[in-house]
Amino acid sequence: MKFLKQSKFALIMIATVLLWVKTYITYKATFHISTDNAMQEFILFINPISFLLIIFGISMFLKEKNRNRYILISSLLISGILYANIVFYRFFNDFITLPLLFQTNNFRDLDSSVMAEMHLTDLVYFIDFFILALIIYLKPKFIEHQPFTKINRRVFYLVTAAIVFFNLGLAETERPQLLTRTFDRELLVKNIGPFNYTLYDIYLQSKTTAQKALASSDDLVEIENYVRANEKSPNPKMFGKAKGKNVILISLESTQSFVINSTVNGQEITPFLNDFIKESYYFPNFYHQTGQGKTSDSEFLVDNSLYPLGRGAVFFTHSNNEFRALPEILSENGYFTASLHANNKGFWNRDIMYNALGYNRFYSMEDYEITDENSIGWGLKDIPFFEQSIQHLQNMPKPFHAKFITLTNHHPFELGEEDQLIEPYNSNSNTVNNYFVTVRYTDEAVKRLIEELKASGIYDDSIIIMYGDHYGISENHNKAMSQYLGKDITPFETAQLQRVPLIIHIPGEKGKTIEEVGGQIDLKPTILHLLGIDTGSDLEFGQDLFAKGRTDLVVFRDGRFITNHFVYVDGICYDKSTGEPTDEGLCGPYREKALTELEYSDKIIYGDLLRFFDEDGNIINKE
Ligand code: GP9
Ligand code: MN
Repeated sequence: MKFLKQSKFALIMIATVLLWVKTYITYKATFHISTDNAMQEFILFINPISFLLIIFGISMFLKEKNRNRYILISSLLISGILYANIVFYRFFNDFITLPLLFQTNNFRDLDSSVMAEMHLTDLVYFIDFFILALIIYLKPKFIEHQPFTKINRRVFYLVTAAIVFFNLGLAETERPQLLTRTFDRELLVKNIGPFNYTLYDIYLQSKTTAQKALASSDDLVEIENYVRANEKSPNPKMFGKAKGKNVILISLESTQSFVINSTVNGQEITPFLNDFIKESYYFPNFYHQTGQGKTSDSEFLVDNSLYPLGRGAVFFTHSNNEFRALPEILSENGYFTASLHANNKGFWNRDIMYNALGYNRFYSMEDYEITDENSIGWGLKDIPFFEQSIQHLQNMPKPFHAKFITLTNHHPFELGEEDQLIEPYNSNSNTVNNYFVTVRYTDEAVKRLIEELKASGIYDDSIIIMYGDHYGISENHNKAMSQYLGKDITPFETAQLQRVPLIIHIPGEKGKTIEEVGGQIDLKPTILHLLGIDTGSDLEFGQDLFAKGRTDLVVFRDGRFITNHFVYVDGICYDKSTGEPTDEGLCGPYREKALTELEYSDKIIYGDLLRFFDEDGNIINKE
């Protein structure tokens, strides 16, 4: 490797090594990427190299002055990409995708949250850049410019290409179908590195843009066959149980199931919900299935019984699509349909998407009196939100379908002292400490709403469905969570922590606890069947939670899945009763089904396939 020893490559090598080392340290220190074996660790270690060599190698074609400038600017830009992912990761525990960058409507409100995740000390993430700049400025002898020969360049790129294939080859053996059927971004970054991942994301973006134009009604046939084969007929005991009743949905912001029937500092966290559960149907093994679209993804799942997208928020990317959503169907059945949420109406593009989903009315920020006194963090506090919403409810035509979206229990979980009903927890994470306090507050707000509903006579005429929209505590807080729960947070526990409460209250019914697994995708058919509305012609992936003989499978957006007995994470099948890995074959049959569902659902959305489908469930040939 004589060429490497020649100092003419020195600057390229220095720039590469600096960023390589930094990226690897970031994997460990910031992204907390862990590996299961030496091979995975090796892939993780080498994966930044190929991209860096390709980029810095371009400098071989430049003159000295331009060469230095090019290397410096590239290094800064690459560091910028890494840093943007670091900040994003702190907040969302995920990596950036291109569609997210187009969600400009969300930026105003996100400002405070994002700023809270940026610190002056983050300058350490640019140390390598300063070192590089210093070296270039000092111009030591070993980086002196020497022209590259054609042979130099060829050898350089041959070696680089070999590294690329070596990396991809290892990754493919470690994780088959990595680039074709992987929905988990952490796995991608683990195997190909954050920079190649960014390129791959650009490729995916162009591919999905083309998908709609190329789609035709033929694509629906296979999907429809799959859906029809998986349909379960409703439970005759429950079908029509709530016929003609109002439908009140309450989206509990960031509420996870671990707070239910639990205490902090000896005090109940959700005293009201704990009581309410006793007179309702309660599903302790119900999971959120959201992706990057967070609350909007949960709304999408509940309304459409389709999966959200693996990249970006479908509320933003596909609001022009044809849907067959819950509000539209209820509207056709004589319901007035509304969503109530005291945030700016463009957040998550709701004002546009709600039209596509068939909401008759969106009560947003403009419909509420919001002052400094009655708001905190993201906006109007839940108690005044419900107080003011009752007025809207009373004015609605009946029967109505009203969805309330709460907000106070949102990161960073702020609450004024006067509203704190319990003491914060005591751990190294303020997020976790304060989370309990805001959950407790929302519990109180819901209690007051129910009292108001009773007082106004609406209660006995309504089914009330409460669900958690997504997790509130990310893996960044595992240490504090482990302290609170008194156990290690393994990948198995992390998956189990994605449980969110689901409570269904039907007037006149005693209710009970149903242990079978379920997910947000199952709510649409569940609700429609309770109202006595047939769903046989809908194209959807959920199954009525009360149906007999349901498939026990809950698929997460990143490909993890849960059954009544197993939890599947990252190639490992865990036995639920022990939390320990078991024979992978036991998860095998479910794995194929999970991937197929995600793929079919994506096809429907990317191809806008529901435009080829009429209300009666017939495929039509509309272009
Ligand atoms: C914003 C609210 C919170 O309107 O729904 O959004 P989230 O950050 O939870 O997706
Ligand atoms: Mn939310």
